[in-house]
Amino acid sequence: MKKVHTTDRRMEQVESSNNTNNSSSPKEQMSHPKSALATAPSGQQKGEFKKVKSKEVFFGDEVSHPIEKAQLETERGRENSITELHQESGLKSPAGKFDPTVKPHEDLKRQMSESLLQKRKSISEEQLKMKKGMAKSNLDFAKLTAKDILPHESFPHSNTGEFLRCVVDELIDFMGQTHDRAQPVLEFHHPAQLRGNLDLDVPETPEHLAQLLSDIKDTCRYAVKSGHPRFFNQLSCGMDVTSIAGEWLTATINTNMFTYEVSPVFVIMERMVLKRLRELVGWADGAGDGICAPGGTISNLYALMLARHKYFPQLKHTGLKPEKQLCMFVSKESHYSYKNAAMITGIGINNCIPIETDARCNMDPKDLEAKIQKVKKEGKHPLFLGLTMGTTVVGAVDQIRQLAPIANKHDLWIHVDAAWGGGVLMSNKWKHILDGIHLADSVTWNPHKLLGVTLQCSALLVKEDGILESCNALHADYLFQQDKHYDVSYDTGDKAIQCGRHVDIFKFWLMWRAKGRVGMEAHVNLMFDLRDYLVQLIHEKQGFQMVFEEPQFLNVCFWYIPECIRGMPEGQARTKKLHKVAPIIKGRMMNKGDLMVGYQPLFSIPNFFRMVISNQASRREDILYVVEEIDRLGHDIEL
Ligand code: ABU
Repeated sequence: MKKVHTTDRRMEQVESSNNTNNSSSPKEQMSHPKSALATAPSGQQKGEFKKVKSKEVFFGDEVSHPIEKAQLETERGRENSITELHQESGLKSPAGKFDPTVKPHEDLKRQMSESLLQKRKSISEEQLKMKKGMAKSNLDFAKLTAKDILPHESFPHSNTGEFLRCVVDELIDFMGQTHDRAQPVLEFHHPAQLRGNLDLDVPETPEHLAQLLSDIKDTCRYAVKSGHPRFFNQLSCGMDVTSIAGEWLTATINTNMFTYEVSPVFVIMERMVLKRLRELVGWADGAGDGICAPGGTISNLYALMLARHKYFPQLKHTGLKPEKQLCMFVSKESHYSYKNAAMITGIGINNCIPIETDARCNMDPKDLEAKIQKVKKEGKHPLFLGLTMGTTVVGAVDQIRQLAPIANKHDLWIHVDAAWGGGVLMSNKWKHILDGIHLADSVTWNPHKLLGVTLQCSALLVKEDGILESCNALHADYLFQQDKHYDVSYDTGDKAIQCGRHVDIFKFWLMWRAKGRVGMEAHVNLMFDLRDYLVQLIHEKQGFQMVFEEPQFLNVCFWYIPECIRGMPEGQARTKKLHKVAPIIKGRMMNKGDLMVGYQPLFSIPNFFRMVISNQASRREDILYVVEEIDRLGHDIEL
């Protein structure tokens, strides 16, 4: 982070970073290139209280990536704004290598100019806000350290309150910026640039509180704003204020979910919320059990462990030595966490058998039946069917009503990974997409995805009560004494594969209190409206093409076809060129910083954009911006 001088007073004007650069050695000067990329986020204006600590670590052997080296070399020599614009545009040679001689298209230059001006304006506004914020405190944080706040100071602990109010002001500013469409989604830096801009050393001796405030500010500044209305990059995104408040409380209470003894309120909350989720899945009276896990991958792992325990309970003690090799079946389009679970449980990746999918990427029932028959003939034991309702890339929904009878015929455990899809159960209008989900034995549902709960919040729901504990209990008697003076069934820790377990429930519970189910339903419904609007635009606008005609969920997969290949006939040559388009646009997009959308290939399908529509801040204008911006960024690509 940038260094605050210990002699600085918060409101005093101190040496500016310009002075720092001017007075430093040539090597130091090189480590603070006067580029837009370097100065925009880190550039301290004259009179600001902060001073950048010079770092000499990254011009030398540490930078090994050729693109980073090229960028840094270019930045050293960069003097004028055209070069800055070029650098920001991220234009690369057709081979994908950074090419400083490539000149940006005029339109792009103009956009970049506006973007830079906007960024510079926002920075000075931000500095102004910071000063106003600091004026709220009379404390000289440059003279205080952790030794001057709780638990070292006595009540009414004014230093602690003042310090935390400044922190919260900073975070509220970040929230404001996140929701401001005039602000960038990110200010991209290559790792070496970022290492050069920030001093991230962990010190031997304490830093003063002013330094910590500066560190917090810098961390926000360089963060990707995943709550920005134009962030469409990940399934988990958005910024829910009540959920954040819940996470703040969770951090403040700082307890552990393993026993009722230390988490009385949270344990009851988790029970109640998970029961509500099971009701929405459709299990009668919300019967069954469940646990919050650190992410969908671990929830899916739990499910496979339960299946193994259901049919081979002795393996918990003996290890994996069944008479027959265990096998599991998942769609080709499923998340890699299923393979992860196969690896961790000892079933083995080779026994995680991919099932073919149809044209919509849904699991093919015929292939499932055939592959189960095949492994049986080979003397193996089919154990587990891992379905997905809302696949990561395409948003495909395995049709459980067709697949469950096959699994039941062969006595397989049925799990549904609805980490992404689960949120749709909040909507009476759209819950039919997950029709039949109650036929599962277990379900993964991540409220941190579609519902927008602050990361992370994942639930594993189980139809059979008692099996979670039977599968995982190890009866540690320093935690789970059976002779406690309360109902020890509230000690949830022995259901988990972790010992310590973070409190993930409170932020979800608080958000649910704030919105009600109807609020979450309204969010889901809006997301589907936005999806339909995007599909309409893709159909209408020249140069855009859907990969799958009708999206099943909130993932919209599409190609952008630049002018240079619009006339080309379908075929290998065109496919090869098309494959290069999305990465080039994504590079430009990130360097410009106004938008984030992901891309990927799928099997033999060339790279395409995957728009994830999940962000509670996004509106129609943002969807329109996506197609217009991709067109602006990509129309002149030469391949
Ligand atoms: N756990 C899958 C998340 C992937 C994504 O956000 O794109």
